[in-house]
Amino acid sequence: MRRSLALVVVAALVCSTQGVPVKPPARAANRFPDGFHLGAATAAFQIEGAWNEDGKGESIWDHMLHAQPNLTKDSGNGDVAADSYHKYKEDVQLLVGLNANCYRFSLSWPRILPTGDTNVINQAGIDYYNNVINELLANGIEPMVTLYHWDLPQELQKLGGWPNIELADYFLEYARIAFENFGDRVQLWLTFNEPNMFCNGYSSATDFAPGANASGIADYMMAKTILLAHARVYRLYDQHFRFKQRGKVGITLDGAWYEPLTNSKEDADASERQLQFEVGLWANPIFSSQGNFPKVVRQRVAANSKKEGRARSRLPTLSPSEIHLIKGTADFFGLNHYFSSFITSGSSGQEPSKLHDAGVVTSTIPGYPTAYWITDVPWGLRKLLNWVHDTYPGYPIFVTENGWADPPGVLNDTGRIHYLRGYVSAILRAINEDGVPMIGYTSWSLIDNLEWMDGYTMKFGLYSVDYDDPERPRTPKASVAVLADIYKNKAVPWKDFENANTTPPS
Ligand code: GBH
Repeated sequence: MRRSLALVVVAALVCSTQGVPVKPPARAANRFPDGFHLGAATAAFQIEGAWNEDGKGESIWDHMLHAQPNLTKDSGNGDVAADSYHKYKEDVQLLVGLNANCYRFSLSWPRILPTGDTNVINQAGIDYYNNVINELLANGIEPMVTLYHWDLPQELQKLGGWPNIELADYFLEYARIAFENFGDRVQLWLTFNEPNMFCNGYSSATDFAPGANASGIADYMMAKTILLAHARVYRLYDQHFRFKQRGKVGITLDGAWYEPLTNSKEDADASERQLQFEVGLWANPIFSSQGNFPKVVRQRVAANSKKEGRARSRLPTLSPSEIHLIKGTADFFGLNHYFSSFITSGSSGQEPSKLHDAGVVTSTIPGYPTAYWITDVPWGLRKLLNWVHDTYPGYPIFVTENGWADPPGVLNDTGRIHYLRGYVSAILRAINEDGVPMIGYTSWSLIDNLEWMDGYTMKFGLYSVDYDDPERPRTPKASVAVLADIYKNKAVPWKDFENANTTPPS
């Protein structure tokens, strides 16, 4: 033991005297790199409440859940939610209790711009986010800000919402106000959260706000607006803010992992196709070297549109200058990931729809813990991280959401503990064994919140919130101690790391 250590020291001295840099000792496989962001995530509509306080305007979610309260499972809405508008200081202390060094939250656009436009700037809304940011920094926690987590100002829905290309202009002006007011203290920005999810608000009447029911048409149409809006905000930051604020701007895309049902070429193709329709539709224009929508998406939507007797594809065209404008507009890749499923080639989904255009059929991977639509398959995240890195090399990845849901009342959340140990270990394997460049992880979610159409029936929080109590008291679930330990040590305990399901069965 002693002798070999002495040899290493001598060898190192020899190397350094010859001018060869000494290789630092390799980091243990269960340990995060220095400077890694570790924290939790939330979204404005899901936690803030105070839906009409201090000059806030109405959002499409306020509007829809007031007009049709039965759309959510328990008729819950966002009027009070977890009351984080009033309890943000307490929520920052919850992050402290988690040993988090980062908090991902979103700005409510209509709280800052009640009409969606700059004709009314609500100073009380700006003050609120300044208070949140300052409270975080005073506690050593880095803010990560999502500009858009689904709560569009209702006034802009009157103009048609995201399928209206003019909304890119409105988003640009909103982002400028955010950079101007918060960019001196915020270094991590996300333009959009999960466009592939909120585009469901344009494909279905009941899935997401605004409930515009134009499947396979409006959900593609809005993709063009979103991509242009994202790109213009990135370029605005580049030209006017980056030199003094020195932050990073990215976008968060959601992706499940699609494991081919068999080892046939057909199923491998089905997996790749679904990833291109779900992730690539948004990622290819921004992160690939060619830009534009993925070829397989363009071809399949065009072919189906022709079959349906349409004069043109339901997928909009990006001009060469638009392709150029969008390409390369990110400093990192934000990824939300919750589950994996099996996939095979076939036909599912209504006609027309994105799913039908993809031509795939999914099924549950049996033999893994499952809650609601979440199957706990850690190696799926490891594979997805490798897929993202291989498909879009050169961009560090930040896992901006990942989490487990329980029914109400579960404080001893063993399912979440199993899930988090597995998924955090999968991230560590991707970094340390597969060489995927990664910069952060924010678990979903800090506190129990309004889970969109599931209302308050599905609990994603690390901390529970008592929704029967007007004070909305917070209580740590058992998972808080587990994650707090990982965040403190910047490592998953070796035994948990070894036991995690990070390698697919062969
Ligand atoms: C993310 O979206 C969101 O960013 C976040 O706001 C949300 O709270 C979190 O994940 C947890 O859902 O029952 O099979 O039809 C994911 C949105 C919406 C995805 C519901 C799964 C149900 C699938 N999720 N959807 S299914």
